[in-house]
Amino acid sequence: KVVERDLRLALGTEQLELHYQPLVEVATGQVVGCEALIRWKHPTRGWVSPAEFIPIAERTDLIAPLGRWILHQACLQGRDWAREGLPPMKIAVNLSPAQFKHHQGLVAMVADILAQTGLPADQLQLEITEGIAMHNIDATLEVLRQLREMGALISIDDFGTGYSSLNYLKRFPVDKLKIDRSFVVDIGLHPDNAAVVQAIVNLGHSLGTRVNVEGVETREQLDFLIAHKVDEAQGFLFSKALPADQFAEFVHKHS
Ligand code: G
Ligand code: G
Ligand code: MN
Ligand code: NA
Repeated sequence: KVVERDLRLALGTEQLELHYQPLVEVATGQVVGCEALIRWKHPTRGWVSPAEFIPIAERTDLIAPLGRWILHQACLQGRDWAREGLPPMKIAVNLSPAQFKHHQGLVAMVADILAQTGLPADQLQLEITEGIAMHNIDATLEVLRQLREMGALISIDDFGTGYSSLNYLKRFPVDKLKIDRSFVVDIGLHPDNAAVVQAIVNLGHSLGTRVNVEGVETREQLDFLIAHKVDEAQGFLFSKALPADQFAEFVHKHS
């Protein structure tokens, strides 16, 4: 398998880079954070999508060093932006379900990286997906509890597409729901989607969590989110994921 070998070689080199997509507070239009998204520039094949190589890393042992590098790099960047005078930003980092297999290892790694980089824990938002707790719910709950005790925040990514028992949502210590972008495509044309978004906003707010909508591409979608009291939005309407220096410029321009 060419790609696995290539990915192994790419670790620790400049082929791998994090880009950062702005998270925008709907009520004010302010940039309140970013989501770190990994990019790989393969020496001969050009840009390879994480949708292609993250699953490969997950099937092999590569997700451990790759996941650690991603988290470390994102926290380091957050700290550097603060030193450069950017207002405190939430840094959202995707965690793969495979990283949850070694529960205590994950908690120790996060603690370690926060200590090493000096990023305040409450600026780190860990994104998990709904499927994460399907196997060992008690162990997962314990990890999430420990991460939050450390001060980190937990978001549920792609919310609405997976296995979301309302019972476990109630038990989960969660700070943010990120509504999957499939629910806002053509929102004006699909009353069902609008109803689902409204229901998730109500659910989230009644549980005391923030609600984010992903994949916002049009002004019409944003107007809908404003009207329905969504807290935070993210999407190409504002910006795609940007290299670190361009993200900082974006923040300066929009504050
Ligand atoms: O950024 P883009 O739309 O190309 O990402 C495609 C997929 O790869 C998305 O599902 C996204 O969550 C995932 N992805 C991107 N960056 C990371 C990362 O740093 N870690 C993990 N686990 N997944 C990522
Ligand atoms: O699975 P996750 O939500 O982490 O994936 C984020 C992915 O969504 C990234 O690959 C990012 O490039 C993509 N994305 C971000 N904003 C938009 C958007 O407005 N439209 C579309 N189609 N994709 C987006
Ligand atoms: Mn995400
Ligand atoms: Na998502």
